[in-house]
Amino acid sequence: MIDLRSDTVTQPTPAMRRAMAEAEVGDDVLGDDPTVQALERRVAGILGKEAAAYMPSGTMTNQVAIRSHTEPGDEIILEAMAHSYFFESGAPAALSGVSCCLLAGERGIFTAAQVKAAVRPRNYHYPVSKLVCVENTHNRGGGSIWPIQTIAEVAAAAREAGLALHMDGARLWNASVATGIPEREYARYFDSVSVCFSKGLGAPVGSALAGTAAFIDRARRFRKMFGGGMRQAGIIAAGALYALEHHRARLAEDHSSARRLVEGIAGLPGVEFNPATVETNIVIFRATAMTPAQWVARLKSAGVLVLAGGPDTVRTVTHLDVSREQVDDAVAAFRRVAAG
Ligand code: TLP
Repeated sequence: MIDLRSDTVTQPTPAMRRAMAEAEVGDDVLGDDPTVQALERRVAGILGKEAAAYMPSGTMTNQVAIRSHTEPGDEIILEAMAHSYFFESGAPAALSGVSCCLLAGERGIFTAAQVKAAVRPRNYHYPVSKLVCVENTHNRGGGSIWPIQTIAEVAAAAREAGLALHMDGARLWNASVATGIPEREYARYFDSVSVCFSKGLGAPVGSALAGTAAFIDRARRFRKMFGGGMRQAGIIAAGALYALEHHRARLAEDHSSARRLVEGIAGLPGVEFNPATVETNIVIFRATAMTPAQWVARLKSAGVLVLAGGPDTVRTVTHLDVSREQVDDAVAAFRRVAAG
């Protein structure tokens, strides 16, 4: 099977497994795990922040960030298809007691004018606007990259209104590799940034949240409250450290695989999308002629796994465990299925 469902499906490589097996560990809740601490220092360094905290998932880093920036009754501003709102089980309402003001983005990207229009007047009838969240790259936007200029404008609008900024950078690594803009340059506009090791980087588990030392200190309290205090977590943090050092630059290969896939399937009957919008490792197309469920089932019979992304979309994602030959085989499978 060629598994294009997500970049989360990657398996740890033998070298990564060796690094994990050899990791020095301790009780991280007691502050004793040297490998977790090394990972947190490394992530803070890459993102140009004072501190970082390792957590089990991207969902937890986003939700701990939202909880740390807000109080119940506040409102956060984010894109309607943002993972933190759309795909995290209603957590902003359940765990932070905040309402979400949703903006309609263009492939997940919104403007400073939209932020300005969404900020509530200071009047006790309204929730208090507290936080703007940006997702870069944007998953449901098709792996779209936020232009740095748009980030600067959105950040200026948020600051002017006294709001904090969080970036869901689960795939920030992909944005940096694709544009050549360092992660810290993106991160400098944000109070907090979450990054994932278990997506394109290929580590088995984990994410990190970065920010000021005071913010991360507060976040550690909510990490514990949400059940994210881990003990000998160095065993998995070692996989993340290995991934950071060895799998970041190679994301360019995933992007060229996605381009190869796009070139192979563009124009097929039942596949509708604009190839020019594919910037990183995610390819989302509108399914016509067949439903997304039919695409999923027929591609599966042809040896390719993909996901139905919505009522009329199909998502494919390239990653570490998909070779160039497999991309060509996947294109051949798409052609057979499209031809009926
Ligand atoms: N995304 C997963 C699914 O949940 C959809 C995927 O297969 O793409 N932020 C972004 C932008 C994400 O894409 C994801 C995972 C997360 C956060 C959450 O990370 P985890 O799965 O570690 O909680």
